[in-house]
Amino acid sequence: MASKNKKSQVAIVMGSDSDLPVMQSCIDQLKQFDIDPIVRIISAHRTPDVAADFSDNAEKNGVKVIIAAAGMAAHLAGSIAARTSLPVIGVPMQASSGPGGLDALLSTVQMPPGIPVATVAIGKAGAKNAAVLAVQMLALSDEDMKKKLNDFRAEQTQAVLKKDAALD
Ligand code: RP5
Repeated sequence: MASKNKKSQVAIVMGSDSDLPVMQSCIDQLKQFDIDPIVRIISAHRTPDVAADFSDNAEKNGVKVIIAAAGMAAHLAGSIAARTSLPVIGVPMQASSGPGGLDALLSTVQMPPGIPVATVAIGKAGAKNAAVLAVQMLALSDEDMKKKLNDFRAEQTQAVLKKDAALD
């Protein structure tokens, strides 16, 4: 089924297919929690009507959290947040040229009071954290997801303890 018509509680939107290699980390992390997200390429600037339609209909389509990734003048997350009261997590992308993603970080994070975008770090670390943050939001009202989240965190802790012990 095309992702356009798919149903999921999590939607990932990115400004360009050039963002996909980084956002694959987000998709993979969500899949570890058995979440198969809607994935779309939608641009605030190049396809503004599609962006508006997506934002206006996301909630009634069953989406609970939107993850929006964009680089350069990264207006995607903010423009989606302006049209829906669903939580929007913004992932700043590093474009092939420019100031290493700082442009996108500031464009994403500097929202006017009243219309927040929960902004994560630039690039792959942020992409993974966007997935985990979305899971944390879903886990507020989903016991099964809460258990998966607790297991994930416990495994992460064990992995670090094991690395520490291996140094002895
Ligand atoms: C943004 O501009 C995209 O999110 C991407 O990060 C950046 C460059 O886009 P392309 O020129 O690679 O399509 O809209």
